[in-house]
Amino acid sequence: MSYIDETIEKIQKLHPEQKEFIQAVKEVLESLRPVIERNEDEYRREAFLERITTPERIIMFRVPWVDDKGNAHVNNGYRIQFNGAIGPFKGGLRLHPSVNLSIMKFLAFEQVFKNSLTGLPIGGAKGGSDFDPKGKSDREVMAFCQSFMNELYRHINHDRDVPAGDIGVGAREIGYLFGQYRRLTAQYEAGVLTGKGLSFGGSLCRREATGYGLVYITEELLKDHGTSLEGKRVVVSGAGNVATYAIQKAQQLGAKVVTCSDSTGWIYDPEGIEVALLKEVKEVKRARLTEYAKARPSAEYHEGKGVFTVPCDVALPCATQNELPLEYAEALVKNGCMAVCEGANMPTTLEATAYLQSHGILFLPGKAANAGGVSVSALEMSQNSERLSWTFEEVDAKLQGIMKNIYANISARAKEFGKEGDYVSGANIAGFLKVENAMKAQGII
Ligand code: NDP
Ligand code: 2IT
Repeated sequence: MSYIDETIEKIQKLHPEQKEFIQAVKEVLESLRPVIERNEDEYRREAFLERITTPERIIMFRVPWVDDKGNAHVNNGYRIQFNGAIGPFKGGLRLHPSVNLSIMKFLAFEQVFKNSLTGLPIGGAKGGSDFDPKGKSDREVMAFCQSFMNELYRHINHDRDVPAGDIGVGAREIGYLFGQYRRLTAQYEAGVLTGKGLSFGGSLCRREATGYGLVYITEELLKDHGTSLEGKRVVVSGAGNVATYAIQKAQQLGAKVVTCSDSTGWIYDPEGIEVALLKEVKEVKRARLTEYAKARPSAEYHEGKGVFTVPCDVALPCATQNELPLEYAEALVKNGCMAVCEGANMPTTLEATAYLQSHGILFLPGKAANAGGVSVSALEMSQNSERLSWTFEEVDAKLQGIMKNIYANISARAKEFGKEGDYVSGANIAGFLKVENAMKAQGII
């Protein structure tokens, strides 16, 4: 049996319940066949695939907190420090009731290759909790964040592990987490967290970075194929940080974005999504998208899911993992979609990805397409180290350069390994090669 198949089988036996983690590992290892099979014996002798698929450290802890009525609750806290070969551990924190070890491990594993692709010195990590911030007061969210940090602080610092936001973690939560870290350590260590507010070490353009970066790399892809976003009809899923700024930038580049969605329903707005209203509903009021439809006569609200059934030229899934299964891939192909670029982490199932690619759809995987967020996080770390703040234009220009480089790198690697146009293989191989080089140089650790 090949070393890759052997490794996948081992992981399936060891962690049969970790569905998302197995899915992420399968995707990466399948792409690595042309690399590993050139020198299988050596990789096997060094247990290389076991090492790259096993986290350096998993931290799991209890997070007790008290609600506004005086009742105590306990949530599970996680931080997975997956691979620190090329830099301090780096990756977001997710607060969502679905969070479990499998989801944390898949996200941390993906982060290793994504962070490598940015070209910046950051290792891969992820963390979070099954705490549900929905419907909680600010004080309850603060109590949770403080309790979470009471354990996390001993495992992080600016050279060790630098968390940031993800689903359910935005400026409010990062503020509470930073405040508690500062209190516990009695130090002003700005670079321990990224995505901070602008008054305490945050970077301009971090809030916009993932969505903007996604659109920059999408434009790069389309340009490489003789077209652009100008005049294109785009569907976006999600209505959070990534979706909002992807919609904004796509519109600035002349596209018409006609959908967005949240966890209960979705909007079809043939006039184009109004970003200011979306922000008011989601960022300020933290309300449901029904509020958007109420305020906007051109918008239709639909319960449940359906964004990817709307005819479009380009689809940008920006909500969550496995939101784009085979049936939606079929609908996208049927409706003449030309490109799918992932703003979320692993939103497309393996079957749907294979279907899209085999039907000639240009497909950019999340670890390349959404790397703009963590890239600007790394730029925030640089600014914190030099105790300076760069202008929005400077950060945005760097972000554009990084996304351009990522596209050039993944398309070149795909070609080099005989997979031209297969950006999944290109991203996995390009991300892997740098981490591999660093791991080999550092010995068997
Ligand atoms: P937010 O919490 O800001 O927004 C998430 C959005 O997706 C919300 O509109 C939410 O609905 C919806 N959503 C979340 N979970 C589900 C679910 N299980 N089913 C349906 N809808 C859901 O998160 P982000 O925008 O930051 O993250 C979105 C995706 O992008 C995630 O996959 C994340 O890992 C990825 N990502 C984020 C980066 C960042 O910098 N923030 C960087 C790179 C990737 P509702 O409004 O109802 O909560
Ligand atoms: O998935 C991701 O890349 C993020 N949530 C951002 C991580 C970061 O450290 O900015």
